[in-house]
Amino acid sequence: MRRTREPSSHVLSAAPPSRRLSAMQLHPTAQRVQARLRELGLEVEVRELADSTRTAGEAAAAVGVEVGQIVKSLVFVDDAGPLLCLCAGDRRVDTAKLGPGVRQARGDEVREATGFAIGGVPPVGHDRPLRSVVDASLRRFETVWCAAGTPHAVFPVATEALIGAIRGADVREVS
Ligand code: 5CA
Repeated sequence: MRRTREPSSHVLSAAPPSRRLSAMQLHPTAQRVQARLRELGLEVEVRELADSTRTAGEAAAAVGVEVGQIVKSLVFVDDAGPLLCLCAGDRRVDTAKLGPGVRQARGDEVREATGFAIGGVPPVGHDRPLRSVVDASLRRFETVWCAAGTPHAVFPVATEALIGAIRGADVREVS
């Protein structure tokens, strides 16, 4: 069933058929991500959608790509602190492969570590540096789609450009 949401100041109500909303009026959080992506040298365009992109499945449906092409930005915790793992939407991270004593972060820990709430965590552009592991399965796709700060904002990016923008990215099979 198609979900609806109340129009708000940053969302145009007269959306075009693609349901892509105005790039001029992104949610402030999505604007922040857009600016950080540009600072990292990624020439990508954040898009805000009327439909939810809160989960990989919802994002895939909203964008019209296969779920594997959606990047999950998952936060884990081990003895050294938070750890971000980017994983294809159709794969499940094996925490044992991430390392010993790894558990998934709670919602409050996700926000503390990244500056963003679950459902909108971007793959890069966090409030502070974050150890990052990239599951090699993402390399199946030339282009992937990622969260851009809110549960309605995403951006497409060339997979290798994304990996190149992640300082110290540890790319390996963890799913
Ligand atoms: N915007 C979408 C597509 S990019 C997105 O952010 N997907 S995600 O996979 O990166 O974020 C959702 C993930 O957050 C879920 O797969 C789940 O692993 C995690 N999550 C959801 N609820 C909780 C919770 N209560 N505590 C900890 N993690 C959670």
